[in-house]
Amino acid sequence: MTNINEELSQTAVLVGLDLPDGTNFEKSIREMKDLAEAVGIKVVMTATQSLPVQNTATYIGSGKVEEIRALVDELSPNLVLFDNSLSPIQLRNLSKELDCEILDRTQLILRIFSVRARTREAKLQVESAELAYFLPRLVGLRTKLGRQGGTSGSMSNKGQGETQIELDRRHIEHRMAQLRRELSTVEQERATQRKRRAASGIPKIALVGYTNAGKSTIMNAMLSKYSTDVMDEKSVFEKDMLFATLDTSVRKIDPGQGRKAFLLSDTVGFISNLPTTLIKAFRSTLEEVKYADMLLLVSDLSDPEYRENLRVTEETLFEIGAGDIPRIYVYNKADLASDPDINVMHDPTREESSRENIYTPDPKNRKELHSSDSRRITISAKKKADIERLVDEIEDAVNSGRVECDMLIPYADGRVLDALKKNSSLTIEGYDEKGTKIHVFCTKADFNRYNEYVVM
Ligand SMILES: Nc1nc2c(ncn2[C@@H]2O[C@H](COP(=O)(O)OP(=O)(O)OP(=O)(O)O)[C@@H](O)[C@H]2O)c(=O)[nH]1
Ligand SMILES: [Mg+2]
Repeated sequence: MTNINEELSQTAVLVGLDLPDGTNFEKSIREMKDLAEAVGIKVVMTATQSLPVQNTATYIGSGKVEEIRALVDELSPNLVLFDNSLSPIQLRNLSKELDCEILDRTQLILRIFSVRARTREAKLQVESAELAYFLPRLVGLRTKLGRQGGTSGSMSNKGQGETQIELDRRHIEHRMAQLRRELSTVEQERATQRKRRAASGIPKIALVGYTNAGKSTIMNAMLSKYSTDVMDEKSVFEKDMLFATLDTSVRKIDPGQGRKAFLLSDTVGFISNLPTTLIKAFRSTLEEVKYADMLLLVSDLSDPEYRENLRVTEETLFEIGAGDIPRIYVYNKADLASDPDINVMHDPTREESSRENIYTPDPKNRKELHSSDSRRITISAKKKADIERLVDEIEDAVNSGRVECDMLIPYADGRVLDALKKNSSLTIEGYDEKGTKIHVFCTKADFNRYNEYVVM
């Protein structure tokens, strides 16, 4: 993992709570360290505890709090990190107990997003998520600032402190309303762009998957292979770090050789327990995924946790309303995987998926649904021949279930032409006294619906 921001170098004690809730504790701790490192925070000590349930007041048990306080005294870290999202009460109590700045998992992810955000939209979305997170936690955060002398003298007296919190609250609410207005403008712009793209009839394919799986690398590999434009302007940012991409980029890929062009979008990666404030704030960016005709679900085969990551990806897709879009499972980084063939023969999607609308837990139906609804391919984004195979697979998937034909649309039925443009790729061949002649490549549903216009 690369430390992109050397001047941010800080040290931290990481606190992990192992709960019997089915989550993979070791993975969660490893991921916290990677997340921390992604914003220049070095974990110098990890303290863990196993409890049947988390302590509602202090997350960890009171004895453990004492132990962490002693660690803070001894090591003087800049931060104490918690491997989960802390409730407002837990944050307030822990801020009082530990004389040190606290970041929970959500705040850590928010910090990465705020360092990485480049476009106006991403910045607005991140700020909105931060404020939504901070608002109910103002008291705890104020206590901490007061203890560290980080605010003006107004914190010295309780009454004044409360007034200050009230002022802060109003200020934040005002700013959140402002952000909502600005974001809705951006959302409208996006919707307009999306409409224009839909009208073009070009299939829309979205790259989705766990962070660092190689989505941007696939996008760039396709661009460098199939785009004649200057690469620097079109290529997207790829890097071996969590959340390299925060913005959605849409690019046209035109593979030539009789294959149809498609629009490819690259977007923010997923992670387990992606904070809901972030999912909400990134709604407009993620809409790009929701309106895609097909998804490329990218996994990193070299990551021992890739099946768990795939499950998280599927869950997140479901949450954002993209659970039933046709997909191709793309197992990437095969060059790094110890034995990619075995992995794929193992077919993790069949075993691990919990998405009923694509798969069903009932083994009787599972096989059939899998074979008819989903495709999978193992590639290395670094190999040109693999990118070519992926494009062929996309082409095949997009074309299956489509019909190519000629139609004559009477001028009085102009709306049919508009409707067809939405889902098909069509070319206007000419106009005669009866209507518009078109050559169309449409879905089977549209073919049946508009059968009366088909010219044999
Ligand atoms: N060896 C190898 N490395 C790869 C392959 N695909 C991607 N990578 C590397 O994996 C790292 C992450 O790739 P990205 O394309 O930035 O990943 P991403 O899915 O866009 O990640 P986020 O934007 O953070 O969600 C980069 O260092 C890539 O060079 C591959 O097939 N083989
Ligand atoms: Mg990326």
